[in-house]
Amino acid sequence: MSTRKLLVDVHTHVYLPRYASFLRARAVAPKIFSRPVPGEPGAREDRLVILDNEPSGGRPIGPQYWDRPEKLAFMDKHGIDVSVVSSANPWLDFLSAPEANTLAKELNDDLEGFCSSSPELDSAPSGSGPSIKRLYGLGLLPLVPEASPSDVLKTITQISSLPHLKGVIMGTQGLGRGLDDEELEPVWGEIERNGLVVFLHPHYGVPSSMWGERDNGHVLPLALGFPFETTIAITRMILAGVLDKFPSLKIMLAHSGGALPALSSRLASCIDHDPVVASRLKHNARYYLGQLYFDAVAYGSEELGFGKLRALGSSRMLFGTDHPFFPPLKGTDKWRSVTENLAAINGVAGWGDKEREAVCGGNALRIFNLA
Ligand code: 5CU
Repeated sequence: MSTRKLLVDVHTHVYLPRYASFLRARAVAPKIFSRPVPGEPGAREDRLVILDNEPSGGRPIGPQYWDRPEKLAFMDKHGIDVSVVSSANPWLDFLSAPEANTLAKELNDDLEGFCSSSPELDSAPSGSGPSIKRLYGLGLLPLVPEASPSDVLKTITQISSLPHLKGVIMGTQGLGRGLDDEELEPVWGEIERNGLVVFLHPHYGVPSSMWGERDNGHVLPLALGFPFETTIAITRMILAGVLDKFPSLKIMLAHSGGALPALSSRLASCIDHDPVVASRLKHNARYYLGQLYFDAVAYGSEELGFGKLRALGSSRMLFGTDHPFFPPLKGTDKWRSVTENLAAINGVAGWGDKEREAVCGGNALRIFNLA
């Protein structure tokens, strides 16, 4: 048996064919539409519009978003052995509760099929069981305003019964009141009990009034709004005592936890100075950082090794690419979202082979129970 170490991508998205068809049938965002290609008579192209304030022309979208051979070709090109695939935003957030409930179940079954019929790895890592697939998945919960918590619980049961789904991806809206909503407590309990991972991912950013009047394109909402949204959502969960009540809940934060690692000591100080909040919590705010997992989608060694994250060691960080977002720039063959994130992992001062291998794949095998 091979002793080679695996490269596992835990932040990689898909719009499953059923979801893409759903977006095609919509006239308002989120939607996929087709239009003539400017300057190429007779040719047409598909475009995607998902974000508020995105230009109405949206962005190009193609089979890299829904086609499994394309996902596998991307993985092969970049030496990625295994991907833990999740639906991309905005998930089911914009649907009515009955629509979200039905579509969640259908998409979870679809994702199980997408993964279970994927190829097996040619060689399993040393010490692992007999077979590992190339693809595993994170399911969807019908987390929308007016959803019945019991429907959400039933969907957790469904996901837990699907052997290639190892967790859930969710945004920050919950049942419409955010993730610190007391009504979500049974949901956290059930996710924890089933050993599923929660991948917490942004979609809304922060209010666009923060971005001023200058046209900065997609830069501010994506570079800052997305990570700040995650930072606020997980901080609200910490302050609500969710991590105290569910200490074994596995939460993985997108984009390396946004600003939380940089702000955790300031957060601790603000809590200490607020006796009402302080009395609700069992630990100092910095403690909770050690309970969380972080993808390594930060694009820089300095950020990955930054303060608290380095102190936590590499045991809670996991390689990711954000594929198929951030496609290659003109004239490049490999995706910079892969090469830069791998270079960042390789360049963290103080990390040796053991730490790098853990971040590149060992942690994912353990946390998602893949081997
Ligand atoms: O470029 C983007 O808008 C995005 C997005 O919406 N979601 C994501 O996961 N990455 C990039």
